[in-house]
Amino acid sequence: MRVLVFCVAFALIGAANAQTAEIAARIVDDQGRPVEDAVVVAVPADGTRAPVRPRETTIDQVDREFTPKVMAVVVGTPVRFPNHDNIRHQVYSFSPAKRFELPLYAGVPAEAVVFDKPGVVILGCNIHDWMIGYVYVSESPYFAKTGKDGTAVIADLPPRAYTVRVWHPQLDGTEESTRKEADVTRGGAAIVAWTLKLRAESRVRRAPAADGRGRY
Ligand SMILES: [Cu+2]
Repeated sequence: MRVLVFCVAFALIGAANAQTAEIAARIVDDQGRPVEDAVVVAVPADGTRAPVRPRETTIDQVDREFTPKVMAVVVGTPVRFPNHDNIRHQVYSFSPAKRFELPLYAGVPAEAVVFDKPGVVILGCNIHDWMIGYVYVSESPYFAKTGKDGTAVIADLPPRAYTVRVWHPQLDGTEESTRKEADVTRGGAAIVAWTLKLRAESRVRRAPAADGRGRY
């Protein structure tokens, strides 16, 4: 028993001393405005495959919009698409990383959709043309999404060198072209900044006003 107590205490001290690192991202567009909903992904530079632990999550449908509009998940994550509207939706994707279609439904569909391949999955609804959402499926478990202020922090990283890149629905150019290095081998924080060129949004972002002019 005494040995067990000693072992537990030792493990706790070890955990408290374990050094972690973080990468803070700061993203603006070419007008200097903060970029929201950008996904920042860190991949170990030496090619080490980090362990992934997918946990089920949800993308709601509220007021005939996907909420959140952009979600980043690690590969293998099951996602439920509950419908909180009082009309039915028919969620689908034609994206190569995940083709699926949920039959017209209200409430919570019985099955979660498992995003099992890395890539960008564009969501749509067969009933409401303007509904668009994005699931960024990451092969690395280290990622974060920028808020309104254009910043994101990837916390609790094992100290090592990383390659960091950014994806955004309106990114003009390839995700690959955004690659930067961030070396946090000694722990602590690294700040990585990007100025991104974004395309104009090609689809209507908001649902039509609720005065009956919408097509639904
Ligand atoms: Cu819909």
